[in-house]
Amino acid sequence: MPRKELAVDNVAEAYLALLAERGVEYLFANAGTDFAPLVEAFAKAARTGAPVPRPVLATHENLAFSMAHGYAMVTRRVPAVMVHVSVGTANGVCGALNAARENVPILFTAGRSPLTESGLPGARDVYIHWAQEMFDQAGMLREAVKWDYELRNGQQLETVIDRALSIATTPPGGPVYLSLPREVLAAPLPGFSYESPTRRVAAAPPGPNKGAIDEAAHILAGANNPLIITASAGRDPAAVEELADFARRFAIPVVQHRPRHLCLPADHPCHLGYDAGPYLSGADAILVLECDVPWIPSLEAPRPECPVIHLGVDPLFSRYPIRGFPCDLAVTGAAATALPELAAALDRHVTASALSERRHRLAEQREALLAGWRKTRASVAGMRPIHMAWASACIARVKPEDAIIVNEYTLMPEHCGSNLPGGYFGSSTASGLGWGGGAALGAKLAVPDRLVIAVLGDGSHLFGNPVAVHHASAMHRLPVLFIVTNNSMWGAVRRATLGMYPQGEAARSNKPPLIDLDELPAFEQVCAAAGGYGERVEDPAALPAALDRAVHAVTVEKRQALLNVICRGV
Ligand SMILES: Cc1ncc(C[n+]2csc(CCOP(=O)(O)OP(=O)(O)O)c2C)c(N)n1
Repeated sequence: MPRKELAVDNVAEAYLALLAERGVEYLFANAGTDFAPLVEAFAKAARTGAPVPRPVLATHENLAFSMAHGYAMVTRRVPAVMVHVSVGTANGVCGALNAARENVPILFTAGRSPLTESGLPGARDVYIHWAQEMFDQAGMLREAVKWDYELRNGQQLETVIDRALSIATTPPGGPVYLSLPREVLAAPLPGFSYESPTRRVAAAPPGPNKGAIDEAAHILAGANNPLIITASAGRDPAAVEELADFARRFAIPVVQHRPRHLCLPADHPCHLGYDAGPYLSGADAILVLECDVPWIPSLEAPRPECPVIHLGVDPLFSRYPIRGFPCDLAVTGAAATALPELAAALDRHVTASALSERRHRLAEQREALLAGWRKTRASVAGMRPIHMAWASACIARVKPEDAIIVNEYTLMPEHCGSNLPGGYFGSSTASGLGWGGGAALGAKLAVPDRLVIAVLGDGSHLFGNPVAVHHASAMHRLPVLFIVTNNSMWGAVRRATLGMYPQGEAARSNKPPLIDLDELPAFEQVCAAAGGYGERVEDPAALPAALDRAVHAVTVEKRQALLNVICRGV
């Protein structure tokens, strides 16, 4: 097997070289004293031209992690993140929870307090090196990662990195965590030899069991009103085409419940929107496809006799402590390969006459749905403060077909549909707020020629550390269009309170506690302070032209833009 030899001085240099060799393009970093050997190694590589990942500085760990998440979700490649010891890891945990639930592979690394108090290169030399050490630094995020380890010496470097990357990328993917003690990074290494290409590859995605596919086909064939509910089938863009073919061929409606990816093009004849509620009671077989929460059982449910199939890489969502949806058949398999097999099996059962009746019914249901959406848009168009349906429709008007939408989480996709696989990303089902701005920057880094639009609630935007986000946009030349839908409150908290206590004290109060965000800063000025274009929009009629100006700033002037859109509350 081919081996490569590298002349390096220490483990840090070998580490960066190996990451680059294994395809890690970027290292998103928030540095501290633990980084000294890496800063030195990056500086040396800049002089010698040795291949290393490109370092991308982020001034908060949540930003570093969100940028890595955005880059990874678009490219489906593994980025590295490096943060400062225990405290940096703590700030990165929320990002790791988001990535874990969305199966985003990220090599999450952190320094570790120097082990020794004197003697070795890299030993403790600052007072913080005592207090920052923890008994189990990885313990705080062990639930969020698939694997964790500490690099103990340079000799093991190749095995450790290959194992980290192959576990992160084996479906279902997810973050892994590696701590890097300073003495280990600084340890002299007289040359480094490694296999190229790697001989420790990721496992292939699971293929479905043939018996299970036949059983699923049998269940679907026996149904007059089958229904597919998905949230993340489109994580793999190849699965979008397969789902589109499958749904069209068998005339099965598809609902995307809280989608995190575009799973079916918005103009597909089987697209029945984003809420399975109206179709649940009529369904006589349901295929839950890569979807953790297909409906909310306390609010609605299919009929008890309706058979439910779950299909996905991990159809039981085994890392969720509780998930009790009925499951008569669970099929482990990647959607892109399982759907064609299911189609082949189903083809043997269905008749053309049954399909034509279903197709007809589906067309009627879809027309009624679209008419309802059109009616909503017409009725809210003039509302002031601006209604989210109108804001979403205005964004749809300016959005090029190949734009990437990053939605945290206020955009209404029914009024701003996308047709291109990989064109839409919703926030993680873990809902660790503060993701969208950074994720949009990471997406832009991945595809610099496409317009990236981040739609963020005012609350979500604040969680994302806006000053750091705008600074990163300017510093790394990543012009993104930020649209803050500003209702001056945490609407989700208000909705939750009204939901539980519809006649309660808070419902009667004009200003219930812990919900209103009074005296919000002028978000557009924060963007402008970082060199971007900013505008506040209160008049619904002015929104289209404001969007045109903002898109021009991003696409022609190549600078970030932010529209502070004053929206209705709950
Ligand atoms: C890290 C984190 N902290 C708190 C929450 C709880 N939370 C969920 S939604 C929300 C409010 C979001 O406000 P905004 O983005 O303005 O959207 P709105 O709810 O007003 O539509 C909060 C605080 C969370 N999901 N994540």
